[in-house]
Amino acid sequence: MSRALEEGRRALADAVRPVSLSGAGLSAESGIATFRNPRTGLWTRFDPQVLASPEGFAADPDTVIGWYDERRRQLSQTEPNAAHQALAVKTDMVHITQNVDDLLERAGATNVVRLHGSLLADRCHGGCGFAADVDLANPPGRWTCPHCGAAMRPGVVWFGEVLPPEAWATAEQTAHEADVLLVVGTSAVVYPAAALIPLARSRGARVIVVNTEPTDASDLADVELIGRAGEIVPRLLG
Ligand code: BV8
Repeated sequence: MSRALEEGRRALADAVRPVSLSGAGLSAESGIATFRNPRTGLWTRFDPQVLASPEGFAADPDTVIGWYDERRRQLSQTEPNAAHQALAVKTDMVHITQNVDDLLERAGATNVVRLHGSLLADRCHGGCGFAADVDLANPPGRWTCPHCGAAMRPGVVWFGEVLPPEAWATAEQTAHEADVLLVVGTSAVVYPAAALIPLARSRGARVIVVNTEPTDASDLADVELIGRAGEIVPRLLG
């Protein structure tokens, strides 16, 4: 076992307040496309920066809803991978995720803080508060809010939209108190989520980064493990 892996294992074993921060790379081995992989990422066919935004939805609702429904059908056919399972059984760990899939919960994780919402529900774009679960295998396409008549849209946070205040407050507090932060599969370029890494570090947390390549989080890592989450995370937490 490499010295870095051993150092990471020991820090996590000794941690009193361990926290994970995950991105699309955690779900990549389950077959869920990441955002920015130039070959397979969601950017290759669509620009999520445009589609995952109120402006994109206003300009072309059919394409935006079609993109989400394609991602929902893909999610309905995927399973949690070994990294989700290893995180889920670490019951003393709080899992802050940027992902909008439910694979951590399906692996049995209980304390999941969702920064960017979820593909599993639609909500009223008019802000009346109506929301409804959707069938991932048979997503609803475009529909209108039965309460106010506005358009319904996926229950995710788009670029330019504020994060759910309660989730963000919990994530900030958790990062503030963490003594070890395990950062898994994120390019660390989306804010304010990426700001949780320097926040935890500034409060004295040990930062362990797991990614298939160096990222903006590399300079903040006490331990950086380059490789697949499905292989490394179970060895870190096992
Ligand atoms: C906000 C939901 C306040 C939708 C998403 C300029 C500078 C700084 C910030 C900004 C700026 N201009 C605008 C902003 C703010 C903006 C932002 O950060 N933009 C960035 C891109 C510059 N942020 C926002 O708008 C946020 N809101 O700030 O509110 C506000 C309000 C009004 C006006 C202004 C501000 C909202 C951000 C949320 C956007 N929604 N998702 C959907 O899913 O469709 S973000 C989206 O990207 C995903 O949710 C994901 O969470 C996020 C980050 O991507 P990653 O998860 O990191 O995925 P990525 O593909 O990038 O990386 C995957 C990594 O995994 C890679 O490193 C890869 O190497 C690695 N990997 C791959 N395979 C594996 C692996 N690692 C391990 N194992 C493997 N097998």
